[in-house]
Amino acid sequence: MTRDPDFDAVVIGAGLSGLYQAYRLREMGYRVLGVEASDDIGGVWHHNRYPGCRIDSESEVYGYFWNDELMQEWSWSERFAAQPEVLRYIHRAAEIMDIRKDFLFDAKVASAAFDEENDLYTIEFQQPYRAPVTARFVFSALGPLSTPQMPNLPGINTFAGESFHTANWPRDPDGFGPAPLDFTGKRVGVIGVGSTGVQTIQEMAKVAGHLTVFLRDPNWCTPLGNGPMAPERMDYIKANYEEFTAKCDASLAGFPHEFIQKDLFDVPQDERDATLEELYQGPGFSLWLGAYQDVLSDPAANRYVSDFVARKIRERVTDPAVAEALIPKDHGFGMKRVPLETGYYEVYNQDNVDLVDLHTTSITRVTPEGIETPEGLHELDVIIYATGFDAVKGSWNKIDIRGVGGISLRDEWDGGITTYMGMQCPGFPNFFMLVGPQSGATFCNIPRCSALAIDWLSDMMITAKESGVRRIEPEREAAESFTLYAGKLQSKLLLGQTNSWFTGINQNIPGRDKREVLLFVGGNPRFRAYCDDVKEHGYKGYVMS
Ligand code: N01
Repeated sequence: MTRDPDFDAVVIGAGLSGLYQAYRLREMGYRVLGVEASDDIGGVWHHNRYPGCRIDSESEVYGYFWNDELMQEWSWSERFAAQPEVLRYIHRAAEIMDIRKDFLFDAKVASAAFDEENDLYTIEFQQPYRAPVTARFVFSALGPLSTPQMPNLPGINTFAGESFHTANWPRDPDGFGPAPLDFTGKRVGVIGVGSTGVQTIQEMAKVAGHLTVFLRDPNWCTPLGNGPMAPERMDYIKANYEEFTAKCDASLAGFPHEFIQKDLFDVPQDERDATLEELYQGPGFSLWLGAYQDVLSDPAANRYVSDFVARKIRERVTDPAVAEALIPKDHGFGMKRVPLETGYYEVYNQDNVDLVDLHTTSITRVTPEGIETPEGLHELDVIIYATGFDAVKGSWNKIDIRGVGGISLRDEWDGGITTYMGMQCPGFPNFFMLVGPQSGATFCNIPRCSALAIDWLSDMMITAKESGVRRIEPEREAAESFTLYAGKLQSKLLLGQTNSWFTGINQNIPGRDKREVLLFVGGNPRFRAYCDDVKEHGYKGYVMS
């Protein structure tokens, strides 16, 4: 006798994507349960409350474009909103969707196992007091950057001062921001200079008695261009949201920046230099995602822009040796995620800031007093680890996910990731991923692109409901063909030939030294076209029964 599931669908994760997916399913008449490991909604914005945390997307394009009520009601206070404001926005969105009541909190999923006889998943939790639940479909909205990664440093647990990972920052119990920690006058050490480290360092330099930055590979950083959001601009945005949606949908990564449809060397030098200058001073990812079309694929064009940004660093950092240490040597401009900054380079001109170049020395260990290098001990009161994440697949790997015949998703992925549009893996019927490996939303303005994926999946679920489908699974051949396509697109860009979290490299995780296809870097329009084609051809590549 077959068993009916407790729920039609379970959504794992109450971040931006999970909340919207749960809402769509509920509105379609599915009996849905949301489960969230933490005690509240917000995903990364709930956890990343480090000083300086803010979005690198223009505020107006970061959010729920589909929600007219919210879009008309909400006025951003800054052009690039800070973390507390983004979290407030998510809370307000959840209120409008009335979605909180559909979620169970402090419910950390330990395993999800497919029951072939009944076409459902049994989901078990880490908390012993939570009974397992069953669901026909599982939507995992775990986030590509949500499993914090600490460095492998000897003695890390011996430090006697305070230490924090940026993605696990203490919270203000009564508000949306960080706990009121006082770093004034303290000796602070920061490890990591990715987007997070850069934002943290800028803020710490303002208050720390002494700040020591432990720098391994520097990144190419460009100005953020933040400032207050003028009320007239906000009015214009509210009246013209379609214009912004269209701009994002037409762009490579869902931001309001488009590449110049010319090759760099086809433009006279005066003109190209003036353009690069304008883009450097422009907001957000103007230079990364808005320069000449060949900068991210042609090594010579890329070298030209890298040299341009290197000159900027030399102009802004007074000590030439420090400037050289801050200029990346292992990759060209835009081959890794470009951190956006506000006065970051000038921090290194301050008397209270020192840089320890880990290319000329190394961290031997953490001691109770601080961080030790062969030259001596850096005494510290606080250590901040801005060392990033077990990116993209980390959060899925932490759950024991079992498909047909008991196969493990983790084991499958160890042999190489194969997905169909980043949404599903062969052998795992009814298990969907939002912003997972190879999804178009991983190399994109996440709320914009994840909404596209959620809307697409929701349409498929409407079709499934109407025709009484109990089981949805991609054909292996279709998935292999998609993954091959994603791999080919990745190899055309210089970033596909560079070690970073984009390509799955992480020096802190054993075995993560080979590049893989974790992102779909072909761009938002291409990804959408692929998904639309699958849908228009009767969900080709899927077996539904
Ligand atoms: O993490 P990262 P992140 N010794 O992996 C260093 C998004 N984000 O949290 O490069 C010394 O980029 C490591 O050094 P190296 C955004 O997509 C968005 O900064 O391995 N250093 C690197 O410098 C971003 O890309 C926003 O040599 C060590 C750093 O730690 C993604 O999150 C804001 C080390 C890790 O950088 C991840 O960014 C912030 C060691 N042992 C982040 N181990 C918004 O815009 C690691 N490092 C919303």
